[in-house]
Amino acid sequence: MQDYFKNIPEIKFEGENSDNPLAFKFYDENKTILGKSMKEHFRFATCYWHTFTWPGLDPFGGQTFERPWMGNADPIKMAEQKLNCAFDFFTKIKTPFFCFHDRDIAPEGSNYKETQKNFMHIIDLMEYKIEETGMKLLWGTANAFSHKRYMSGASTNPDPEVFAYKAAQVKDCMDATLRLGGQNYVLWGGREGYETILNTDMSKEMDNLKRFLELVVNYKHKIGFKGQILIEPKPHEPTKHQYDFDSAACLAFIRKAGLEGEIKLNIEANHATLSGHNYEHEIAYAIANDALGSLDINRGDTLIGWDTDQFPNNPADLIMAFYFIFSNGGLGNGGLNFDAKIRRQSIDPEDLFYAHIGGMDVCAKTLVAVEKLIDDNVIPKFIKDRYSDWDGELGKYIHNKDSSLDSIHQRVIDNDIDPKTRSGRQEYLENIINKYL
Ligand code: XLS
Ligand code: NI
Ligand code: NI
Repeated sequence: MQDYFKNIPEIKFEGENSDNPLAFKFYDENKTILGKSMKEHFRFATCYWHTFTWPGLDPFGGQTFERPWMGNADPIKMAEQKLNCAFDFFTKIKTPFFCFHDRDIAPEGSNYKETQKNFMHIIDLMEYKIEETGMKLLWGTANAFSHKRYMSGASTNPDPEVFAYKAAQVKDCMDATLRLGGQNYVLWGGREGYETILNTDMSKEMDNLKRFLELVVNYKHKIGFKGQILIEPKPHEPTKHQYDFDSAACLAFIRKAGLEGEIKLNIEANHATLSGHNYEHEIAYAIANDALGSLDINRGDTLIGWDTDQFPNNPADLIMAFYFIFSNGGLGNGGLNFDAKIRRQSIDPEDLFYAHIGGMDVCAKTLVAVEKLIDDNVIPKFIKDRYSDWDGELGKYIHNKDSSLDSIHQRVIDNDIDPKTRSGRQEYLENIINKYL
């Protein structure tokens, strides 16, 4: 049913004084800010899985959404309908990009060949839709975690047949991503971790995961895919101990595999908080290691300890994350993917629009604040000053290759070094940030 969103107009910018719930108040795609249009900065993407595939279930209850493509009819027909409605949604909400998992767009068949056929059928139609609408694919990814074959892991499964199955799935999905002009390819570790050490050979699992990453990178070069390969860190859920816990754990792994520069990170807000960090920490860590690839944007709930994947709604949660991104050259080939879902009580078609409009507006509002923060240069000035002694004689001496632990020891004694404490000025800085919000 192509007309599921028929009562919804194309969403336009109407400005702060508009009361129209189906209009942008802050996101003006053509507005220039920090030298580029908002559209070019954000590279927003709608995700296929939460927006069109998730039926509204939670651990205690089943489907709440009744979408026309979620019925019991022929699964291929349903997938075709879903595709049509998804592209109708994309062109109305006007995120220039979208993202999908292979299993979001097409159903599994009774064997691998049939599954592949289903997938390719929808990819054919999708290629046509992309041409027709001008939509772009931010990234593709394979779902190697939902089916029961993956219950003990995908590339970290004790059974090499599961590894091979995932490898086949990823090959097909990389081919499709290349064909659709996808700008990145994402690997989220899903079940790449373990539940209990009692049945787990951790060293073998990590070796196999490393092998998988090598195969992916080799294949990327073989087919001439120019996009970035990204790992998406997440600390737990579904497994207890995930090998891709946070940016630091992923980077350690990427380095162990010798794939530095080949694989970057796709960082998600709610995953950051679940790992005990925040979004800006994970982003700044990636930037400091030249590994920022793309972002999944959402938020958790402070009172619920799991990945609620809600739409962002507070500039204070985003300002420092955006500050790091946009004072470091922006998102490059990455984008902001709304890996976010509406609440299961939000059952109407308009609810999907309200959520995305709110998310895009909150990002736009934050970017306006960030532009001023960057222009005023207060934070870098403060930080530069705080570390300025490293440009002095002692700072240089410590980094001189001729210095040693004992020569530094001697200097402390000879010069009677006795460090004075200095305020970190946290509250002072927090007050400055509040001025911009
Ligand atoms: C799940 C992940 C997932 C990835 C893509 O928690 O965020 O949605 O972004 O597999
Ligand atoms: Ni998530
Ligand atoms: Ni995600």
